[in-house]
Amino acid sequence: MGKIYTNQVGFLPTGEKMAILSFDSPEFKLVDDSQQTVFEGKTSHFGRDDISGEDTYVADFSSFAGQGRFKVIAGDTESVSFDISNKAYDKLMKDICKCFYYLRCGHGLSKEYAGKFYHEPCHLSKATVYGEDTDPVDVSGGWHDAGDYGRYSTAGAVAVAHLLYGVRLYKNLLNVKFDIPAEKCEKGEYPDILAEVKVELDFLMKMQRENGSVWHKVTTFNHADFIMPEEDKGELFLFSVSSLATADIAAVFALAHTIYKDYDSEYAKLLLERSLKAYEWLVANPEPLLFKNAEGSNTGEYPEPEDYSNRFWAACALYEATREKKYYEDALFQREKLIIYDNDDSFKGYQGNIFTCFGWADVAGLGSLSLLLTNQKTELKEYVRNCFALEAARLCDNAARNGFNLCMKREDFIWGSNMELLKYLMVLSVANYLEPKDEYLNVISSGIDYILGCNSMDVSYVTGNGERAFKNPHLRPTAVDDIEDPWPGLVSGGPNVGLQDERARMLPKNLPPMKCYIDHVDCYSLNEITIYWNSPLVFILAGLLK
Ligand code: G3I
Ligand code: 9MR
Ligand code: ZN
Repeated sequence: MGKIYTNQVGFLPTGEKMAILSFDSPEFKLVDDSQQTVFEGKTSHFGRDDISGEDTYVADFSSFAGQGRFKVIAGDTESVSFDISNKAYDKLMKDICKCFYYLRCGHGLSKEYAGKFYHEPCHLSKATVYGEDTDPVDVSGGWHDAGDYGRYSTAGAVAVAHLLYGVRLYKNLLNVKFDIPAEKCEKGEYPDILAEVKVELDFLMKMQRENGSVWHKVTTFNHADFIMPEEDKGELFLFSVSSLATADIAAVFALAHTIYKDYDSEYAKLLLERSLKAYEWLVANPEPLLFKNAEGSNTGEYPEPEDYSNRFWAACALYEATREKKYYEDALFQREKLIIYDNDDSFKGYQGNIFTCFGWADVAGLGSLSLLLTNQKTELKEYVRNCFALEAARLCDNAARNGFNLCMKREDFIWGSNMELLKYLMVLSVANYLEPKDEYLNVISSGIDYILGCNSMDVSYVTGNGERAFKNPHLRPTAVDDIEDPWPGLVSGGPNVGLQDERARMLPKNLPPMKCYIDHVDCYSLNEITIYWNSPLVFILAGLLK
């Protein structure tokens, strides 16, 4: 039977609003919650695309200006109900921010703030420095990375960066309240988002060694079984330092300095000192120091083939924070290295323009954001500005070829495809920040629709948001806590043609990319959650709600 796919949460009244039909119906209508017809329209036939594999019809109700709760009806088929309201994303925003609190490691979650999801303190034992005969180190705190209990420096820095650049661009993020313990500062109390981010920043400070370098990760030797975090008593190890982690930390501390200085001068000073210390180590160690898992260890690796984008980001962030010319020159130098690397087909990883990438590995886009935030007009700033315009044009072109107006290509449906999409929506948000265009906003809006249910799985990829939201994340606490619902506000990794876990390999062969998904707890390669899949959504929503 045909389906009507729609954003299951809702739409802002002013933006583009549409649903996608998988069947032929010339007309559709919008009804309110008392079944009154409030809008009638004609569908337009898009045709078949190679991502969804479906022959789609578009029901566009953008011109409808009413607010309330509605559904789309075409023939005998009904969509789920959704809101059209200025407040349509308020709960969603609160939920996706609150998940960082639920992922906190160390302190434990209190009944007051976590309700039924409270748990005891976890991972408080000191960590052994792997392969060295030195004293164990206290690196407690921060956020668990994902469905596992590892804590990884590059992943943590990138998630923090999405949130903090969000704060730099969109001040409204400072007003989001999501019910977490208050954190005092010189100015009184931090806004919630900065209080939550400080939890991770404090942890990342502990990951820095005396000499300025940063440990790549702290985890048990292998992934824990499915147990609550406080039951995971395995020995913790700090695996080797990497220039990747050191550069990301130099960058994110410099960025944090520019924000926290308005709240607490001592803390901001410390952030800058730590950033400079990491940077000095990078200067003294110019060769990439990459990361590989220790023999036999299976926790996350977060491997990267080079460190140019990381060093680029660090140089740009310190340039923005200090305005010192030497960082600008270092950024120019790393740009050249990155261009050579990006043009070398044997390394080709990221599909889009590398200077706009916001991933856990390719972080040059974050450096570009720092450049865009400087007030001087420089060659490099103009260069990256142009990269955003070019990349945004490519993404709009992709969207035009797709029945869901989705700016992705087949190649984007890898592990964490939802993040590939969210990274693109961040690019479009930045392009729109630099030069507002309806075209950008429409593609952003369709991307958000996809995440919230307008996709051929008919599923909202955010827990607790949408009538058919996914419910079975690959997430240890949720899987074992005997509570039916997962924490609300978790973003799923999403469809992945790679079928990289045992359960995923049981899916039928040759599914279209958009359908390579199942809401199953065992599927870490397509239904896990992570901090850096939530964080870009916070950035994008802040942009939409500004
Ligand atoms: O870059 C290549 C690309 O060139 C190629 O065309 C494409 C198709 O195979 O693959 C791309 O590489 C992918 C890589 O991510 C880059 O995004 C790999 O296939 C894919 O296996 C890899 O997945 C990563 C996964 O760890 C395995 O390393 C995910 O991005 C990453 O989010 C995930 O991170 C895990 C942590 O290790 C542990 N904690 C949970 C977390 C989330 O699952
Ligand atoms: O649960 C782990 C998940 O967080 C990781 O993303 C994934 C890849 O590192 O690994 C998962 O752990 C699996 C392990 O690698 C192999 N045995 C089964 C584990 C999950 O049940
Ligand atoms: Zn923990």
